[in-house]
Amino acid sequence: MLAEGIRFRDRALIPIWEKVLAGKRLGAEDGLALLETFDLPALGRMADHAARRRNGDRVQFVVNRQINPTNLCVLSCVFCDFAAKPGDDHAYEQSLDEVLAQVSDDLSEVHIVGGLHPKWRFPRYLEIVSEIHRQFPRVQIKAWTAVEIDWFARMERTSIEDILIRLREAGLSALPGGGAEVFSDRVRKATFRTKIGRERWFEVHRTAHRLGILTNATLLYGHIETYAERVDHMLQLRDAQDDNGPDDAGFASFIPLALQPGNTGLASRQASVVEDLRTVACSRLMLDNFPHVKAYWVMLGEDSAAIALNFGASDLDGTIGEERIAHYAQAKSPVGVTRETLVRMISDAGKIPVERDALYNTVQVWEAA
Ligand code: V47
Repeated sequence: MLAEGIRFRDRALIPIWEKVLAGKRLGAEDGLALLETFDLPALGRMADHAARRRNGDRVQFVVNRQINPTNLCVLSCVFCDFAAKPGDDHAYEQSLDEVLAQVSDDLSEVHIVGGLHPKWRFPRYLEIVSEIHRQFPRVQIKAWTAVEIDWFARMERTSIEDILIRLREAGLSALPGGGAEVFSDRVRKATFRTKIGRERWFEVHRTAHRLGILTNATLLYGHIETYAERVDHMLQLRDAQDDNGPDDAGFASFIPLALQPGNTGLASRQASVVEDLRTVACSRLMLDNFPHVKAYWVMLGEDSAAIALNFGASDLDGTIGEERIAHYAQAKSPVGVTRETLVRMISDAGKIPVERDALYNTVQVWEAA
């Protein structure tokens, strides 16, 4: 059936499309229908419409470097093959010089996340930020997830606000969106029991927003979570974004992270491309107050990430360099890509490549790429 320009095979999508066209908010039932649909072409058209309404044909990317200074971690999250305990073969920690050697002036952003090291104290994490900022003042620093911020506050016996202010004074520009996993007590008990839950995660992000620090939000999917839990996760983020005041920085990007099964024992294989595209499209349609949904090519793989650009994604993350979280869990994506590769992926998808910085300021537009 043809409705307002889209040919639908799944009639359940028609009332959702009507809401989207009327600018009405989608509810939990709509989210479930989007995740359950077999009608991928119609879903893609709907999500692409929502993405174009916000961002036109522009798809952003950043020339960045991901740095993971240590994988030693006091936590034992079931989904994480990256984390190590002292004495493990794959345990490592980088000196400050080794961290600095990964930064260069041609980068717009460094993205830094790691483990909760049993011996490192906050000044060491702070020094990583301040030294990068001192030696490379033009490179913006997106560092430490809410899990790390909470850990610093507890180690220092101080508030989240105090930690964020000290990091900002040292040169921090933005916070990454990791550590959210799935905002479900059931999933938390089974897979990340000793890590902060949603209340503290939101407290960190709310505080950052109030201080003018832009943040992202992730969802880890493709393991034991249900579709209802994925949708509920999105709705909690949408509510939190609504609660931000006009002077608050807010969430810039939502990033669905596809579980890399590796040796986690949580899934026998990675979510299918169909599953990836449904999750990206559903989040674009549900999160009407998020500027961007990111197709994180490191975990999706380059091919699925490229298709996701026609399913609502308007950001590809970046050139990355040597990423370890996904690759320790046997991700098959390459170790870093060039700016030219990202420009080609975006223009091949019929979109306009826009190079951005960590704060989503435009660096360069490839109108004729
Ligand atoms: O919170 C851990 C996830 C996250 C696995 O803000 C895994 O731009 C898949 O924060 N398979 C950290 N995921 C990564 C992160 C991030 C990534 C990309 C962009 C941004 C951003 C932030 O990595 C953790 C956890 O959810 N993770 N193990 C795994 N086996």
